[in-house]
Amino acid sequence: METIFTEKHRLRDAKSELFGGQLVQPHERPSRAEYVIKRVREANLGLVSDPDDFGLDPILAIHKPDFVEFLQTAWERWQEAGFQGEAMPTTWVGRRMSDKRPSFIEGQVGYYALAGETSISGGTWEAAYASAQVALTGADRINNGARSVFSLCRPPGHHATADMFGGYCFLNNAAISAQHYLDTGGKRVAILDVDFHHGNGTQDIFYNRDDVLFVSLHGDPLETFPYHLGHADETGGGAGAGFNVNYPMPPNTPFEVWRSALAKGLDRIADYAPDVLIVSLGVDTFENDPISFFKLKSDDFTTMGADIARAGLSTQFIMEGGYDVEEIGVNAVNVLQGFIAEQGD
Ligand code: OKP
Ligand code: ZN
Repeated sequence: METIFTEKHRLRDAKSELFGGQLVQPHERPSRAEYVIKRVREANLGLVSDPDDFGLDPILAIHKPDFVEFLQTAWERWQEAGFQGEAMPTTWVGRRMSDKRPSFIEGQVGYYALAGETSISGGTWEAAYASAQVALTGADRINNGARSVFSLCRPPGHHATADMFGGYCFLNNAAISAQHYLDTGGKRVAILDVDFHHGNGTQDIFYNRDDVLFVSLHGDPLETFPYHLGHADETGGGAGAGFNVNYPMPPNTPFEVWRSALAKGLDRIADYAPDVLIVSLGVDTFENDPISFFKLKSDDFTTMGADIARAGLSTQFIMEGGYDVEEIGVNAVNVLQGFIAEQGD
């Protein structure tokens, strides 16, 4: 399986994350991608290639132009305002408040943030742009006949909506890739989100549409981030009714329970008969993940990959979460090797 990767991910290297009332070193840090690419090479997974540049148009097919312009200019404007730290929201659009967009940068950060932990620092836009190109290049490989591909995206994307950043995400790589398939002849795309956290951004982007089926397995949002979306009764709206499927699960969920939800999700995907499957691949379901509460072991990730392969679909894996322990490389590559062993590469 080919991996798409760029060192430009390192440009996203923020100093601060608001966590437990303190500013700490961000969990979403450059070493994450280094662990994964190191394991890809060690395991001889296949070719590692740089992304091509598809420009802004496929990003603007998902994200609002004013939001993209905000991401492009936020750091510069924050510094010009004289602030000394990284750009972080201090306000939000609370219930019954106005959604008129503020003109001052401080108000705009609050306007475009869906959560408060994710700071905007120098290089953030460049890294997020490169991450989206890694996703698009993967899609292009599938369009050109590859059976599977690994887009080693960083920063991750599944929490980002059309016009909001947060949860360590800025541009929704999986959504941008899904839309690219549809804009290049695809009729139906399924997105299977196995990250520990609910993919609220991906759900929101496609909620009223029937050309993208979204299936997510995640920690119950009553108990964990993103808290305000991801419940089982969110099944899609309008034309999208029935095309959003959530499997929230409680603290300490073991692999056997998680795997039976995966089986149900894969049944839904089989019924949908998509042209292509995108897997939002977070490995923060791991038992030792520092911010999550499922109990998957390293070998379980191999089984997960084999289960996904049995769907028999062209599959693009897009990296999402999984935090700073060396096993994130092993666990991510175990999924890919489990997949290859079952489907062939
Ligand atoms: C991004 B991805 C932990 C607070 C962390 C943000 C989590 C973002 C996860 N108590 N909040 O889905 O892995
Ligand atoms: Zn996650």
